Amino acid sequence: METLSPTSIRPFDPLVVRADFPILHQQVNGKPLVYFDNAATAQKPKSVIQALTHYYETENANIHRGAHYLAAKATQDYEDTREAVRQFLNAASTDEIIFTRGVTEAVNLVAQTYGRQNLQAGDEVLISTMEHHSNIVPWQMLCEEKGVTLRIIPITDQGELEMDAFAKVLTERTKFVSIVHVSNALGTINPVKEIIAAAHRVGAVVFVDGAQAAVHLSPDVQALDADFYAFSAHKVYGPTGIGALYGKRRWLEAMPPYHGGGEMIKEVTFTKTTYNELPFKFEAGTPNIGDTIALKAAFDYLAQWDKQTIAAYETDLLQYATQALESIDGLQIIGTAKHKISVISFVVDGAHHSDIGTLLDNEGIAVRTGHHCTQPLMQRLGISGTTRASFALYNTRDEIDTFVKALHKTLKMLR
Ligand code: C6P
Repeated sequence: METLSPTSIRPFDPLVVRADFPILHQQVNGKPLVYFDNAATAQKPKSVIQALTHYYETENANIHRGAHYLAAKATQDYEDTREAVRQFLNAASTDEIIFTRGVTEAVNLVAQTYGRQNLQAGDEVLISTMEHHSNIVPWQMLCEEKGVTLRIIPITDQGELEMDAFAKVLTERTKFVSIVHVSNALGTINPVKEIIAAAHRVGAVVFVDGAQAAVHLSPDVQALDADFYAFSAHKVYGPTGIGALYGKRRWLEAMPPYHGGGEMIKEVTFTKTTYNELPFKFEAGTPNIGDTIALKAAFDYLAQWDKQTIAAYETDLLQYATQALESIDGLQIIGTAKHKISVISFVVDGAHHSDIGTLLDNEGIAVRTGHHCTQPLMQRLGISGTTRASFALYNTRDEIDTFVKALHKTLKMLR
């Protein structure tokens, strides 16, 4: 049998890809599952599931501590994933890669360490209207504690950042900008490189929420010149409960630790404790070892194809679905930015999004409905929520046809 090394490129065929994802081959409510909720979490290929099982069956041990074979093996594999994340983000060093539970924990970490240490009353933190709650609430908590002001970059009706307004709200008082790379509710790709450069000109530090971008774009933290960048493994075909925060070495070194405990210390006495080196200073306690190791299997899985081929395929799905939805009477696509990833949100006159979601589920189709953890965005758009279909590399035009047919049936029942 031919063995596939992680770096060999294989021709991209979505039907062959589907065979790698066991979960896709089932009936839901008596219909073949159509999984269009990939922005919430992507499904996992067999190799990721097997990596997790393999870890627990053959090498489960605590890391960085044990003197025995299993501990050494688990430590090596855990640290190999850190190197894989470094390559994925093109960071300069593995010291700049901190494992977190995901983007949410990464934002909280930065707000509670860098933010607490460096921001004070009179300073301003800048975020945008289209942020996920996880990039709003941690900053609100910090602002309340420190007397810092939260400022908002507005968006256009199409769901793009108003860059002229950004230029005005960015001032010498702006000490931190925290911005989403790709909107989960709209699909908009934001010009983060431009935003980072402008923020740096006024001396502000920038965090980029890469939750949706990581799987579709190829974020290069050095090319972007991001100070911080975070993603969650479960959206890049990896496991839940693990993700990573990139931070420039000079910030991470100067920041205080986030959590105290084992692993993050150099020496503990009752009078004084000194902290471990990077990246361990930010990884207190026994980490999520198995899921971290399985994340590398997700990167190896994706490395089988040229990234641009997958991006072009997903763009084709987006365009195909957009065309089909645009022809439905009374349907409005929410988020029509020029640069989008494969996410379509929409509202329909006379049909509530939660009813649409339930009826589509009856047809075996999984979409997300509601505010998508972006309530301020929904308020700005004057809606309570949307129906959102989001596509991944294993989705097909045939599935979109099934979805559109089911949507017609659904709307007939509701209107
Ligand atoms: N969005 C969605 O259905 P966590 O939960 O930490 O892995 O990621 C949070 C998060 C942060 N930023 C953006 C842009 C996101 O899309 C998400 C997660 C999911 O849209 C679940 S709410």
